[in-house]
Formats: sequence, structure tokens, C-alpha cells
Amino acid sequence: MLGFKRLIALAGAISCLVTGFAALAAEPGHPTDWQLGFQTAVTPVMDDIEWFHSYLVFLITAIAGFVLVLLLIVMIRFNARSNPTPSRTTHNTVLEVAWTMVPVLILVTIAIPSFRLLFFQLNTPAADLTVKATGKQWYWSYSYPDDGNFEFDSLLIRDQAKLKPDQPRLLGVDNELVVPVNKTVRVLTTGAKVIHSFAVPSFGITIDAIPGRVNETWFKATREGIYYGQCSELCGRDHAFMPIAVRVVSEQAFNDWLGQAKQKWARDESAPSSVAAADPVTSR
Ligand SMILES: [Cu+2]
Repeated sequence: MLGFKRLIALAGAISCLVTGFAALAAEPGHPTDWQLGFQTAVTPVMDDIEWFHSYLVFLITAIAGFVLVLLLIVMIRFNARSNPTPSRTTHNTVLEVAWTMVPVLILVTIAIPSFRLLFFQLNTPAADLTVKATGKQWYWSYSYPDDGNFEFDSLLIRDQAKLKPDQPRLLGVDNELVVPVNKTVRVLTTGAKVIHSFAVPSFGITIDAIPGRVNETWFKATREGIYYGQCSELCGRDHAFMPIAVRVVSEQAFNDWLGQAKQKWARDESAPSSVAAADPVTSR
């Protein structure tokens, strides 16, 4: 009877662990405590990056295991004690061709999916929406060039008391970048004065934001939620405090948001940006 109870308790503990891990795995968009591996993938590109990563880990493990086995065989069978009169063989054509060709073939099996992934990342498909992210010191400004003449600033919420429950510390921002789900979004990046980098791990994108030029990348988020990233190019004093928050919403919710955003942030060319006027540090 005691054994049966223990078994039940063990099963309970295991199921708790499994559901716990499942909950962790479902936790989207930002780093979590005791996280192993990548953040949740929500774009086809990030799915492919994860696949390629796992593929390489298996391949590397197999190669390392094979070399280990060969070394053990050499150490055990061909040491001076167990093999006192060594063979004087110096050439073996078949073996030499094999150990040249096999690594070449392994590299080819890495190169093919690697290049395929690279082209997938670099070729922006026909976009449903374009957003422009401008890296400033030290926050991001977003605009939607095809959807109205407005731009807004996205600043870290520094006061922890003002964080909403779903906003992680050092990642939550006042104004999130909002995009529709299941739509191809083209991202244009540029820098105002120094180089920044726009990176969102869940989307598998990292692209430099360079003053004087415009870089382009894309993503297609397949799940609603909020996904966080950080500036990934050392850009100065507050580099660590200019997070990227992207809220992926339904198309309807996006259109509603867009309507409000156009009114709220309609650009008045004559007035200075509200942030620049209010905060002497950020206007530097
Ligand atoms: Cu930075």
C-alpha cells in the first residue's frame, strides 16, 4: 500500500515537472529563470534557426563520439604493452580517400541547409506592412511609413511601480511596436547618431541600425503575444536600457490601434519631439 502511494506521489511529481516545463516552454517573448536554449520561436525563420541549431548539435555530438571511440580503440589495442611489434603500414588509399571525402560530405550537408536559411532570412518576401525603427540615444522611435505620417518614441519604464503585470523589469516600455499576426512585416532600421542593433530573439532577427543608411529585415509572427528584444550593438551609456517590445495582435486590433495611433502621434513638423523637449538626456 505504501509502495503504491509512493508511486502515485512520484507520478504526481513527474507530471508537475512535465507541465512545469511545458508552461516554461509556452512562456513567450522574453527570457525566463533557468531558461535553457532559445526563447520561444514565433516566426518561420526562428523555427528554421532552431532546427538548424539542433541539427548541428546532433551532428557535432556524433562526430565527437566517433572520434572518442577511435581514440579509445587506439589507446587500448595499440599501446606498447598489448601491441609490442607495430605494423609498418604507411599508406592505405581507401582510408585516405575516405577521411578526405567524409569531412567534405559532412561540410556539404551543413552548407546546404545553412545557405538555404541565409537566403530565407535575407530575401524579404512581399510585405503586408512596413515599420521603421530608428535607434536613438537611448530609445527606439517607430514609424509606419505606408500607414500615415506619424512617429512615436518607445522608452523603457524605469519606475518598477509603473510596470504592468505582464511587463518584465528592464524590458517593459511605454509605447510598444504593434504589428498584426500572420502578416509579413518589413522592418527598416536606421540610427540617429550612433550604431544600434534591432534584435528580437523570438523572431530570429538581428539587424544593425546605422546612421546614414537604412537596413532591412523581415518577420512574420504566427502567434499573438508580446515579444521582447534588446539593442544588440554597444551604443553608449544606456545601451542596456533601450529594450524592444513588439506586441503581435489580431488584424482587427491592429487596425483599431493604427487609427488611434495616427491621431495620437500625428506629426507636427513645427514642434520638437515630446521626448526631446521633456528629457535633456535623451535629446543629446
Ligand atoms: Cu545599444
